[in-house]
Amino acid sequence: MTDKFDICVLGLGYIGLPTASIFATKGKSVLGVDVQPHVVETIKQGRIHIQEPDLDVLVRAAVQSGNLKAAAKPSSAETFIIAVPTPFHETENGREPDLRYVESAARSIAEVIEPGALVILESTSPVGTTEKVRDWLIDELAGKYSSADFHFAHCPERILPGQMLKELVSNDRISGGLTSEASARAKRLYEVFCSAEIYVTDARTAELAKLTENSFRDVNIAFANELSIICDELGIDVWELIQLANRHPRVNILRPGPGVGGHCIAVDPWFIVSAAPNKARLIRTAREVNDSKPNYILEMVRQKAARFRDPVIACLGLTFKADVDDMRESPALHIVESIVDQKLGKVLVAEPHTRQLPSSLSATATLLVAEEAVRAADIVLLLVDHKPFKSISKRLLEQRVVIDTRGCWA
Ligand code: SAJ
Repeated sequence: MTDKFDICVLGLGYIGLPTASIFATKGKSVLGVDVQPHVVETIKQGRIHIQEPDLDVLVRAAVQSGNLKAAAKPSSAETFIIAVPTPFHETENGREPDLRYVESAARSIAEVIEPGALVILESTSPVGTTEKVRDWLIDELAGKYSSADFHFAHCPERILPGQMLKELVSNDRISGGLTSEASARAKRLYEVFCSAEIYVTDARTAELAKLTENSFRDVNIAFANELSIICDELGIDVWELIQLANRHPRVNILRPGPGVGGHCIAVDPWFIVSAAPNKARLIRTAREVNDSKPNYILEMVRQKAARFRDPVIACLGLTFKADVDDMRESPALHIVESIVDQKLGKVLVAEPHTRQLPSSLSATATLLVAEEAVRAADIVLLLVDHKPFKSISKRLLEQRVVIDTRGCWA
């Protein structure tokens, strides 16, 4: 009989790894499971494979304490936490949730789970997925146990990349069980490290709450992006407009950008649209507004470049948002790749969070520090408002065509 872990976390990414580590540093025996061998090996050595401030210190402490182990397969545990990716994929009727990783994780537990265990789904998922986790597990158990032998809950995360460890402890959470006992058990578990409120509800409400949070943000970003397009049309400075409108005590307009990136805000609203396609009209339109912004910026670059015989274009920033190194689903990267593909000019890139250009740009663009790129350019395209870019001299910029998609120098 192998000794049972307190917790088995399936998926050691941006959510699973910090969660597994913080439980381990609080004295829980934790097994972290990931299907990628290099991830398991890296964590076994007490190192990390993702960038997040202070995460390396936490993981090293967790592994050195002996409380965090890593493996490719799950072992028996009191609680299983599923924190695997939930992307969407394009189908004939639009963008549909892709739950293959959740299903695979749920089925992999069947081999080791024992009666009484709690299964928590943390991955952001469409409404009804926690019930599917139960059904996939019971199906895989093939009659060995029934669903009444286990407890199931959805406990979504809302930590902000770049300040995850702080928010992991200080954010309120939601514990949404298929039964009230599951909600209560999950709430007690997270109280091990969460110092904020843990609100109890049912699984479907918890699933939609997470999608709602990110959809709220996407709709509000779309409002800002649409305003920026209208202001271009009307010859108004959108940054001044928003600053003035936000002086209203109950108005808080977000910031326009070159599009919406990352693997959350640009994805989660589609889960609501796919669940209620004829009802989620505003949420769908917001996605379409945000998804169209990169091409809008590209068209602006094309028009400005047409004024030069051999334009040199300095592109500042490739990541999906300021002061992170993550380029996943980055509109900035998409725009620069399009500028190169469409041969709009000689492309210089400044990106303080990388030492080398992504392979899609390495043969066709040049990586420079921001000042050098700006000095050598006819057109300066600000795509990400990284802190270092804010100090570029106004005098340098005044002598060039500037497209500031973030209001970095507004
Ligand atoms: N963006 C704008 N204008 C703004 C705010 C953001 O264009 O005013 C853009 C950013 O540049 C970026 C994208 O939107 O490309 C998303 O950035 P973000 O900071 O809004 O979102 P994430 O993906 O880093 O984190 C979000 C957070 N959710 C909310 O703020 C409601 C975080 O709390 C979640 O945990 C995370 O999604 C997640 O994993 O769901």
